[in-house]
Amino acid sequence: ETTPVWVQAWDPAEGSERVRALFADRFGAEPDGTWSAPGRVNLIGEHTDYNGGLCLPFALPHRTYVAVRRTDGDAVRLVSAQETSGVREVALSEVAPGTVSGWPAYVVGVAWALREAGHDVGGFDIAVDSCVPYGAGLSSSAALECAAAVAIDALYGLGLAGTAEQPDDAGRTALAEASIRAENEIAGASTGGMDQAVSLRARSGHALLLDCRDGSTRHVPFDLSAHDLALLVIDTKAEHALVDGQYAARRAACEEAASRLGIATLREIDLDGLGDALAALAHGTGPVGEGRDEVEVLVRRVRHVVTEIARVEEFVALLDDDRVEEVGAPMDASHASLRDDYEVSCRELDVAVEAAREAGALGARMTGGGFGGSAIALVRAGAVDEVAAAVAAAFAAEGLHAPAFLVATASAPAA
Ligand code: GAF
Repeated sequence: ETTPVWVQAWDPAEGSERVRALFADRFGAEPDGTWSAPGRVNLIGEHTDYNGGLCLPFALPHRTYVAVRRTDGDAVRLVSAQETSGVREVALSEVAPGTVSGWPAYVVGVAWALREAGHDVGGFDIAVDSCVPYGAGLSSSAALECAAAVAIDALYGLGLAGTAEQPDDAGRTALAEASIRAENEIAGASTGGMDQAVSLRARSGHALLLDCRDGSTRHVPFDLSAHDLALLVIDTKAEHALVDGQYAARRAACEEAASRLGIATLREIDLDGLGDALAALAHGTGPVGEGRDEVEVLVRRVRHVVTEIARVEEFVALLDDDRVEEVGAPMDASHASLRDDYEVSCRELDVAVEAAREAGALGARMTGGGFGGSAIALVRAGAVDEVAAAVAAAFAAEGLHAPAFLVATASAPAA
């Protein structure tokens, strides 16, 4: 018997109260306030952000909550409900690449990056709790960075985030940049920036079309319930870590290909120019001793990125046309490209998308960085339970760990 396990989002009042109580318990005082930021799913446009491409994420109702108190001096003291090992303490003046280990890097990294950007940021006490599944490819790290970013913004009067009613998009872009630097330089994950952008710049009821060439955005209305559809998220529970070498290797391959083609980023290649670009790569010269296999890998990586950017355009055009049911096709094609050309899927993700489709999903794909993590499936609203049960049964039949499920609706940004 395989009963699907559901991951519920906390109500914002519940999340705030949990983290306030944690703060009071561990620090013996009340915080100055509570803030939170969402995890995300990406509808399409995977591994395009660091290529100056397009992606289409939205904010989850699942959020990371922080309770924070400004303190004198430059010490940051941190506690987390997910960790029982007591209070961690980091001196901001000593933060540099490689000096902070584990989850505190995502918090103090943001304070460090804001100081690097010239902001007057000092110490604070912070308590963290979250209902964003950890390590599930749903941006638990960006949610933590962005919750810390809006908290620091408020406590140190940086005036970047704006208000919940009137978010300041330019200021939030600056907070996203600090969060990205925290992740790249202090946590040591060479990620591309999509996750921080959506956590800070999303709009409820909309997907965020993000152009990573210039950072510009368009809020695309995304309400599946109006079409009797739902987005089922399947956390495969397969181990997923972006701090390992595979993600960085993909990014390096794209940079290598762009450099051989004499362009700044792969965004400069469009579908019409793809054939010529791939031929140029295949016939061009690489380092001495390079074999056919290495070139063939570069060709496939580029093919994924260029076709994936085109699939984002196709997906958005379908939404604009109110042909929502048809977005299943680019979702399926995206998964195949990520599996075969980009090679970032894994058995659990493939089982999840295949089982979902067999149970009637209109389309399904892995979401996020891959190598484990989560898949998404577009399903009829009335079939959510049935598809989840079928996926859970397929995992059991394959001898895989039981997956977890959530239903994703486009939710609010960090606040
Ligand atoms: C991870 C990264 F953090 C993002 O920047 C993005 O590259 C994504 O993988 C793949 O699209 O979430």
